[in-house]
Amino acid sequence: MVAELRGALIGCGFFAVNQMHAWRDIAGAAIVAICDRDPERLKVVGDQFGIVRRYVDAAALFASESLDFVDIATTAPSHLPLVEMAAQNRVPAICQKPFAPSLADAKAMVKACSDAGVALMVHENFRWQSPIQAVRAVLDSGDIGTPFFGRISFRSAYDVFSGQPYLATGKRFIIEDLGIHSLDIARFLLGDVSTITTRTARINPKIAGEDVATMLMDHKSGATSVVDCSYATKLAIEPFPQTLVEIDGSDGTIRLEQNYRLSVTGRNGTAVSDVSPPLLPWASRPWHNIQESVVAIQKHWVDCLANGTEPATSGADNLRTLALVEAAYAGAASGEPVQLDALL
Ligand code: NAD
Ligand code: 89V
Repeated sequence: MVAELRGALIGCGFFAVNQMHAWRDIAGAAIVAICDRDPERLKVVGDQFGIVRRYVDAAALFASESLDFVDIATTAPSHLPLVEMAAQNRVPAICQKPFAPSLADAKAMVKACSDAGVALMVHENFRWQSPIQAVRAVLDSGDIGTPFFGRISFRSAYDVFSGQPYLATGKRFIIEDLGIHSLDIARFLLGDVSTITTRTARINPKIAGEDVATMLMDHKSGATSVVDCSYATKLAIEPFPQTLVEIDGSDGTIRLEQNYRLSVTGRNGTAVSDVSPPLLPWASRPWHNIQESVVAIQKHWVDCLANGTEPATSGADNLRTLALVEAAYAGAASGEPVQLDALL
C-alpha cells in the first residue's frame, strides 16, 4: 500500500474550510497539522476536522513537522514569505490565488521553488469546475472547428463582502479577486494572450476598488475574446457563482448558459445538455460549483506529486494569468492596450 502524503494547511479562514473538506474526501493525502496566526480560527478548524497538531507560527510548523506538502490558504500579502519558507524546507506547496500582489513576488516564488526542486501549484480552481471542463471537452472533440471568438462572463450582485470583508477595502477588487479566474478560464479555453484592453468602473460606493471590468483580448491563436465581470449586475435570477461562456468556431458554437445549460451546435446539429456540478455531501448551494472544483484541483495535485508531473496551474503557468491581471490594471489606468510578452 502506498503511504498517504502528509500535508499541512496554513491559513484556516473562510475558504480553507472547503479545502479541509476536500482533503477529507481525497485518497492518498491527509492534513496532519494546521497553522493560523489567529488562535480562534485555529481552534474552529482544528475542532471541526479533528486536527490536534496546531501552530500559530508557520516557522514552528516547518521546524516540528515532517511534511510532503503544504496548502497555503492565506490572503496574497503572506504568500511570498510562506512559499519561500516551504522552498527553504524543501516542501512542495499549493498557494491560493491571487498568487501574489505583484508579478515580481510571483516570479520570486516560482524561482524559489524551482531552485529548491519542489513543486508549486496555484489553487486556481475555476478551470476545474465541471461545466468549464465540459466546454474544454467540446473544444477538444473538434466539433465546432477552430475557435475565433470567445466570451467569458461573470455578472452578479451577490454579496461577497459578508463572507470576505477584505474584498471591500482593497484598491483593487474585481479583476484581482474574480476576474483572475475568468482570465485563467480564457487562457484555458483559447490559449495565451498577446494584448489586452481594459475598462473598469466602480458602481457600489461603499467599496474601495472597481466592481466592473470589461477586457478585450487578442489570443496568440488568432482568436479574440471578451472577458467581462461585474458585482453590480442585478438580475432576475442571481447566477452567482456561475461563469457563462460563448465560443464561436469555424464549424459551430458553444454556449454555457445560466443553470449550467450547455448548448453545442456542430456539423451534425445542436445538442443541449445539463452540466450541473454535483452537490457534494458537505457542499451548499450556490457555492457547490466552486466546492466541487476544490476537490478536483486538490486531487490533481496528489496525482502530480505521485507521478512527478507539473500541475496544470503550476506557479510558472500562473505567471501568465497574473500578468493578465497586472496588464488589465495598467491598461485600465492608461486607456491603452497592453502587450503581455513585455511583462513576462
Ligand atoms: P480569510 O482572511 O478568511 O483567511 C485567511 C486566514 O489566513 C486568516 O485566518 C488569517 O489569520 C490567516 N493568515 C494570514 N496570514 C497568515 C500567516 N502568515 N500565517 C498563518 N496564518 C495566516 O481569507 P479567505 O477568504 O479564506 O481567503 C484566503 C485566500 O483564498 C485569498 O487569497 C482568497 O482570494 C482565496 N479564495 C479563493 C477562492 C477560490 O475559489 N479559489 C475562494 C475564496 C477565497
Ligand atoms: O473565488 C473567489 O476567489 C472568491 C469569490 C468567488 C467570492 O470571488 O473570492
